[in-house]
Amino acid sequence: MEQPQQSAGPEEAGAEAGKPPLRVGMVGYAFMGAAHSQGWRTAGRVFDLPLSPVLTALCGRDAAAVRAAADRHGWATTETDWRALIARDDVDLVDICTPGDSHAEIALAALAAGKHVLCEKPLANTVEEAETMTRAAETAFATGGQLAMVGFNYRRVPATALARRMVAEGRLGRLRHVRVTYLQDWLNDPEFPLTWRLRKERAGSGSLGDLGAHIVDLAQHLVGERLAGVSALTETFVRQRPLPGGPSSGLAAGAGRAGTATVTVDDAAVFTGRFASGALASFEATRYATGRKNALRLELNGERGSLAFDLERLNELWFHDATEPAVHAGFRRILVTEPDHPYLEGWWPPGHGLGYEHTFVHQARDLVHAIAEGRVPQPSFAEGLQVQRVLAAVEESAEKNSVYTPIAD
Ligand code: SOE
Repeated sequence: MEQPQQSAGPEEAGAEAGKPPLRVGMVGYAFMGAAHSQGWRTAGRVFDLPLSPVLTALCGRDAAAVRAAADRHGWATTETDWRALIARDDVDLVDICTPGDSHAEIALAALAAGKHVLCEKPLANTVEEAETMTRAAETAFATGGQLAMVGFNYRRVPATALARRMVAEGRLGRLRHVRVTYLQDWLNDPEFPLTWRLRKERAGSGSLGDLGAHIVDLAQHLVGERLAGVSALTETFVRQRPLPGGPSSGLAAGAGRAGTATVTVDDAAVFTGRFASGALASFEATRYATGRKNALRLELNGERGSLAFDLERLNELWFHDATEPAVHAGFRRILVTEPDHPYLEGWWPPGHGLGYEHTFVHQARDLVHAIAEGRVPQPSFAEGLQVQRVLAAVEESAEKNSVYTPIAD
């Protein structure tokens, strides 16, 4: 087993004075690894946390690359084998930022070793894996008090958190429509290489698991209910793609090498659904919406009003109060930057705005609080499993040409 390498990173001094440390070990250091690093590095500097996150160890297979990533992102030491990371006594929490095909194995081993776990979305590549992970998390909580959370970070945009609060307060009344799309366009180029995100055995599914998982989770979180069933269509528009030139984060379009291979995941998924209380929902997840870079858009329509949000303008929430006289009613913009808005107490003065990265800071903050209080964090693995069941129902429905497919409990 390789010895952990030490470096003079800024976090090496350890925890904030007077606070117990929460020593984090992270597996993976590409896009999501960078985003989670930002969260762990910043949360304790912006919010007054009960535990002080320490960036103890970063793990990746390539020793030189993981060392460089650790230096860039502020991790004190590195490992090249995730099993060695999990075996370390100085790691309290394992953060999994790898492709979906390794989530289950790493999470199960980490829980068995007595660690808390944060796992990137989607929780797993299959319902069976997600069931096993959920059972393990529940047992680990019952027997060892360990906690496990899934990284659905868009719950932690201040505007979506405010939207949830407003729905729960009844500001929209009974909901009729839930309309959510997640639009990106990075696959429109047919020469974009076949990275791991386009291979079923690595990613589980395509746009469905990557983008659809986010919007299913967010919709259910905002409505406060589960989807009862779905009718779906999926499509793979470009079936052959060039092989990638080398390792990639899955999103970077590096030069391809000779030869092509078959895309084994969906490029787009479109589905409708029904909430138990009767609201109708529609979802669209695609990587082919030319001009849309990261457009997670949602609109909720209720008897008393509507809410609208667009991730590309994430400091804004639009609200229409249908109880106002029509003569001066209309959608008005709430600039979600006030200190009383969710997560804003630690940040900038009103109007100065937050971005994508802050959702990961909020995620770290919420998980630290849950660990300190010994309560199951949200979204729990059980919630991640339920999203996985929705994704499986979408695939089943699409295979049967859109037959309505109920979602098992
Ligand atoms: C790629 O489509 C991706 O990075 C997702 O994997 C993330 O979860 C999402 O936040 C942004 O887009």
